[in-house]
Amino acid sequence: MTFSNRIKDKAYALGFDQVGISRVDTDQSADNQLRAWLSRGFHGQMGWMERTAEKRGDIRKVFPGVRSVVSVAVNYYTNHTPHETTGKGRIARYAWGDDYHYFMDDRLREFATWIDAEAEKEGLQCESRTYVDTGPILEKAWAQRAGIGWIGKHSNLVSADYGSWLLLGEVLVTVDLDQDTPAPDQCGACRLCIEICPTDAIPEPYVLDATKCIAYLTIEHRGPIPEPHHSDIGNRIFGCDDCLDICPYNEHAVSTSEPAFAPRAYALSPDLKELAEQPLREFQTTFRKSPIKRTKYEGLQRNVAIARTNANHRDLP
Ligand code: B12
Repeated sequence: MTFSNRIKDKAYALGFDQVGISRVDTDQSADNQLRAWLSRGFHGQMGWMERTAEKRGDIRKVFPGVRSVVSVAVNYYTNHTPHETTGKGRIARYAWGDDYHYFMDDRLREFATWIDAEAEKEGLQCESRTYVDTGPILEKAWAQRAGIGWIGKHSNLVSADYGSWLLLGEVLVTVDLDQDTPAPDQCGACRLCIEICPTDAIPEPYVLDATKCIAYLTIEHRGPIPEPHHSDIGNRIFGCDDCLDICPYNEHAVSTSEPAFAPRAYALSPDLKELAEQPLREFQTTFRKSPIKRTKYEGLQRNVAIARTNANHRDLP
């Protein structure tokens, strides 16, 4: 068995659901798209996207000497439906359970250590770096090149096997591995994600205007959310899944075996009044090791206040 295939077997043994390999080359298309996106101001307050653009567009500036990228994906779908009644909020699926960064980071480090040790047995000298989400890497573009899935019109990665309920990570290595075939785009003529978006945040296929996206507004945006978006936010208090929920490739999603994604007690039906009355200390305990802490106490209070105002104006089914 080739070294590349042994690496893939190890990824599955460690609990990753998908794995693929791409070689570092001089393809600049993702870099061009990133620059076009930034120049249109679609990153909003995410100044860190702009500051790290050079690295994001050229992975060799992130890790000089990198030759191959091993991309991995973890399925986070669980077979639960949010219980939406008046007075309850809605949380994006990836944030129902524990924060994926912790366990994926641990698992990726173990994977990288294994790759380096096995490379040595192959007579290769390998150094590696691991990333999940927070590194200046265009993770979706690398996963697409590695054959894990294609970038859908909502701009998220879609896998023919798992749909788009996947979180991504990667190990950058300094050895040449066998590269996989990039995944072809299978969106076809479908425009469901574009049409369903409550804030028209997808101005054209494959391009997301984050400044309008409810995920950005409720998670990344600091300070008051511009008034015109308030009613479209509905009862969403953290993130938004509308463009993913509607995707036909998610119809046959299979439940994850990863216990970290099991919904916490509040996740499917968070009580808006209780949250509005929650003191800071309780917020810190409730959302410890949850993705929700990303929006901070002030952000969640802001989102809950908007959702409560919306609930007073419109009854949920
Ligand atoms: C910034 C960011 C956000 C921002 C901006 C999102 C975005 N689309 O860029 C906000 C806060 C809005 C956000 C929201 C979400 N995010 Co986010 N986010 C990121 C982050 C940190 C960087 C993404 C990035 O580089 N954007 C820059 C722009 C240029 O990228 P892009 O719009 O995707 O454009 C690419 C393609 O669309 C394509 N492209 C552009 N134009 C064109 C034109 C044509 C013709 C074609 C073919 C292609 C094409 O090329 C571009 C470069 O690759 C990544 C982690 C990472 N390091 O990659 C996670 C990440 C993308 N997010 C993730 C998740 C889960 C989400 C949410 C689902 C969370 C939620 N439920 O609320 C939503 C989804 C919203 C959406 N429809 O994208 C996952 C996605 C996993 C997956 N299956 O794809 C990631 C990969 C984190 C992870 N490690 O798993 N996110």
